Amino acid sequence: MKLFFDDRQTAHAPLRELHNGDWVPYAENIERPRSILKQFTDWQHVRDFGMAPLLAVHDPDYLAFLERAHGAWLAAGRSGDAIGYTFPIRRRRPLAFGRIDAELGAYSYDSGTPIAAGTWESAYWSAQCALSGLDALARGDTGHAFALCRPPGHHAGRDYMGGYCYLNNAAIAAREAQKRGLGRVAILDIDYHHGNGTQDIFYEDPGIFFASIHADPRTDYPFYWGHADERGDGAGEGSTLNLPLPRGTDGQAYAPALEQALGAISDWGARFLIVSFGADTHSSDPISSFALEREDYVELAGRIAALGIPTLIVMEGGYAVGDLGLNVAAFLSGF
Ligand code: Q9C
Ligand code: ZN
Repeated sequence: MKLFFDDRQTAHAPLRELHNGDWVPYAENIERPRSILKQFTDWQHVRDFGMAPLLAVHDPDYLAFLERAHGAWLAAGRSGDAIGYTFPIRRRRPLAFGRIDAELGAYSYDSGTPIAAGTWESAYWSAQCALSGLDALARGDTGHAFALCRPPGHHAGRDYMGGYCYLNNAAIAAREAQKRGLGRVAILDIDYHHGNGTQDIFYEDPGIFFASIHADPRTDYPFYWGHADERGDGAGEGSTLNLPLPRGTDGQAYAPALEQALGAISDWGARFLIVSFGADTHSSDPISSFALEREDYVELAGRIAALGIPTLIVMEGGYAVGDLGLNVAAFLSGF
């Protein structure tokens, strides 16, 4: 297992977020990577693969917005983190805007994804972190790689941010894997929350299989995606699999869903796997309601590893910072 992280991924440090009507400290904070980093000593250098792999997934205007947004926020006389307050419900026409507030709303679907001074720098290196893991796998240096991506990515779509995510690290790595001819690519998303951004990016794409196990969106964020009847569209029909589970799900109830997802990935003929891993399924997670325990992660990882195909593990959520490093280490040990 090769591990990847870059220090520039800690430049992103929003102060607070709106949670159930209150301003609270930002849950996706730099204590998260610190907790994981201290579990391992041997971290690989992250290389710079430039903008092309990001442009293969994201809208160029969206990327340009992310890069300049905090500067525009300051230029408008604001301080602190840039947060939108008006959202174009059901998407309005493509419009050109002359004020940062309009763009913040147009390029996001929630208020939980502030843009701070270091956001672009960290999001860029988080994507490069995933690409560095992919590169090591493509070269055959290793069969399993872990990219400690932070900020996470699976809620970010082609032209939107949300859920603490700006660039979709898993999708960027998946496109790059395809480009390098690594064979049929599957993404298995086992974060507590549905990976709506990843699903959207590949929804009509028959070339990438997306399977997600997550809290039922009837009761949990992101609400508007991840329902069991969402199976892909057009040529991509059947290449999306959603397995929503109820609040309170423990390791024993989780295991059959994982078997189903792995069976579908195997039947589909995947030759390369990307795992969007969130440790927010743990019983101690402060913003989530599953009941997995540390030992469960060893078991789950063992089942995934039994597919026997090269696998890139990309970090998504997990907010119990006291347990996070140990939970991630348990998961990785199962490979
Ligand atoms: N604070 C990931 O796990 N929750 N994102 C907002 C009000 C957003 C989680 C609710 C949860 C996003 C990568
Ligand atoms: Zn999550």
